[in-house]
Amino acid sequence: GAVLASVAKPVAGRIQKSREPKVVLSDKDHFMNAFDRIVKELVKDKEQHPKELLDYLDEMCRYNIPFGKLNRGLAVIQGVRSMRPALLKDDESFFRICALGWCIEFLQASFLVADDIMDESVTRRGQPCWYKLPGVQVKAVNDAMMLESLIFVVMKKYFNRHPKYVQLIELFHEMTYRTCKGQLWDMMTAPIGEVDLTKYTMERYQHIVKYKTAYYTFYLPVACALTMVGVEDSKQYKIAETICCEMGEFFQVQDDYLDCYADAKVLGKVGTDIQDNKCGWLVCQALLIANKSQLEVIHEHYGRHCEESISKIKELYVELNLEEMYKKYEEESYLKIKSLIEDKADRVSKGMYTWLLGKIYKREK
Ligand code: GPP
Ligand code: MG
Ligand code: MG
Ligand code: MG
Repeated sequence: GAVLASVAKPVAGRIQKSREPKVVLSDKDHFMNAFDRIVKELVKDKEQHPKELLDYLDEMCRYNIPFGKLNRGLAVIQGVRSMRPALLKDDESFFRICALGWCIEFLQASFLVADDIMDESVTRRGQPCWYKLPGVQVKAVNDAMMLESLIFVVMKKYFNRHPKYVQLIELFHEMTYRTCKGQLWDMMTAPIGEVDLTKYTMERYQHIVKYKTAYYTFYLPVACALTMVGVEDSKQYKIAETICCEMGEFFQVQDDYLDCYADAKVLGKVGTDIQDNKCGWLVCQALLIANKSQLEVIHEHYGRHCEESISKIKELYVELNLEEMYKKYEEESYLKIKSLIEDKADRVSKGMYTWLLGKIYKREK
């Protein structure tokens, strides 16, 4: 390929040893195969566009969409599996659920391509950030918009006769709007070269992460699953919002912790929060417990790009024992979400929420 080819290949499946050899595909296998079909169908209008353009699109999709953990997309399948498994029985219906899951992964890819430009990140999912590639650079801005618009191309293709088509479109639009507001507040709280520590309160932090992360990461897949299985009671969506926003905060606290403490090889990205002046969980906690001289260290070194300043902040985090605080937060938050699920979720949806929580508890990437 012209840019850099790490191509996601379709999965053939494992052979089950029984009297009649039968290929058994896991949900993840089905999901990956659906991706291949979706992208192939997206880039096949050779009559209308030059091959070069379609090749770029193909590569852009395959580079940016399928290399994450795919938990958002798989959550849609998992939700349907726990609430109404019959929808996964026939191939086309299963494929449609997969396509909806991929729409969330397209949205996520669109956000990440844009976020990496804004955060001046270097790597993502173990490869260079898309905008960093010599053959891409500022085209990445267009690609982020392209990835978002492809959601609606995919949806139109596979859902235009579906009774929930309009509801799904509105859901994606609303979640995108909320995420953009969260991202705006994240960026406005971290102006380059201006360290105003009074801004870094837990209250502001919670507001940022609810909008920039929780809605599209947790509420969106859950709401997609609820919609697909035919839930219409608005109370169920309210409950979903409550549980998902709590999980989203937990997830972003982990993201902020990992930004500083994870092995970049495992995480697939190099942290940038300290030099980017971010209102992250660690600095918010540090500000709650720092004494006067420690506050001066933060004031002098936070939000600076030089290695020495970054090290000074990391040393301070060690001094303040933030790793311990995080471990404590993780346990407390896990228990809180568990009991929230116990109290609020009904029998049919409990499995989905528990699966989601299991995916993030003690995660290392
Ligand atoms: C996570 O922030 C939030 C997003 C990726 C949403 C971006 C939203 C847009 C509208 C572009 P982060 O910067 O901490 O994520 P990461 O650590 O993965 O870079
Ligand atoms: Mg960001
Ligand atoms: Mg980022
Ligand atoms: Mg981060």
